[in-house]
Amino acid sequence: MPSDLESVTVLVPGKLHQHSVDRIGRTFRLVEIERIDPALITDEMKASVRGVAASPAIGGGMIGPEFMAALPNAEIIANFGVGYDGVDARWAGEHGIVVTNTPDVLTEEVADTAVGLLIATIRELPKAEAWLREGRWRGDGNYRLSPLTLRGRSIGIFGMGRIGLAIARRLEAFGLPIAYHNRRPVEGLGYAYHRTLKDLAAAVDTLISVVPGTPSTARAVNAEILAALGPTGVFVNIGRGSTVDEPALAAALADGTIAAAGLDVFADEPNVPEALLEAPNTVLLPHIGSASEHTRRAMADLVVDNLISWFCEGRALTPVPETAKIRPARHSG
Ligand code: A2R
Repeated sequence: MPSDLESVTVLVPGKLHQHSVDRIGRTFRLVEIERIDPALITDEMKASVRGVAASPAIGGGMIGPEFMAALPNAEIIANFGVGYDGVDARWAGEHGIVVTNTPDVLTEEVADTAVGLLIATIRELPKAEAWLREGRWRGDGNYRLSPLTLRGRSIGIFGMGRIGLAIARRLEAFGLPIAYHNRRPVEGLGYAYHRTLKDLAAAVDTLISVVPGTPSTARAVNAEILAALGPTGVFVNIGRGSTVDEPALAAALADGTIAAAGLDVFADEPNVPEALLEAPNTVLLPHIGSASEHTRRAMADLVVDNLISWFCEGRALTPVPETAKIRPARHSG
């Protein structure tokens, strides 16, 4: 590794996994600011910062045009997480800044969590455990038979990408039929493809959303989709909260339009709508899809490996599509 990496300044705005921060500190010249806020960028940072490593989805904030424009020598934004809706990647791409994310290393973990959340929701595992802990098993007898079952269900995956496929493979092994909706069919994939999300929702009774948070997926799961899913319907969201019309979901849960929902992500984290908290037929998790020590460390490594590869080899390991063509011509060399 070239020793001059120590002279490359990398900014960490806001909270980032400590393993990333430690490795950046050992490899580069590390500067930190409290949060993603252009007002905190000093003239010295403006002149020196060539890389940024950040976790906007987890640490809060948004790396938008104003923040990036305040760092005229930034070449790379290394995002912690596969979802990079916390970075304006299109603007970055248009201004010669490469954005990287952390795909693949979290795929299996998130798929595991999705299946756990699905079963917890359908078989009421959190409520059954509460029954035991509250002494009601001894006092009142057995927990009720769950009205819902995974048996006989048909699964619809909204977003048959890396994680969607890992979820599908798992649920296929459970003996369940799988269908999906993407903007285009995945070549060579045998699962039933539906051209619209509504067609998919109408064809299945269990809808799992694992699409990225983008303008085209914003509030895609709305009242119409939930009505198509139907009264035995179960909705699971492991992707992004922005893809769901939360008031419509709360209404659908309250009036029996669908049966239950398991949610790991919300539109305005960490704020969870009261109506979803109060609904008896929801299982709610605090965005823990990839959140094991093992997987978060692998993500933390990939953040730093992207920075090292960029500044040593002139190419990022996992650039996002919007910035995949960018080469290090602007500032380095
Ligand atoms: O539409 P396509 O053919 O590009 O398929 C992608 C699909 N997708 C959509 N499907 C329908 N309507 C849309 N507007 C739309 N936008 C994207 O979502 C693709 O099959 C899938 C995303 O898969 P990957 O890019 O492989 O991402 P990965 O690693 O599975 O993660 C998915 C998301 C992350 O972006 C985070 O938000 C979350 O899961 O952790």
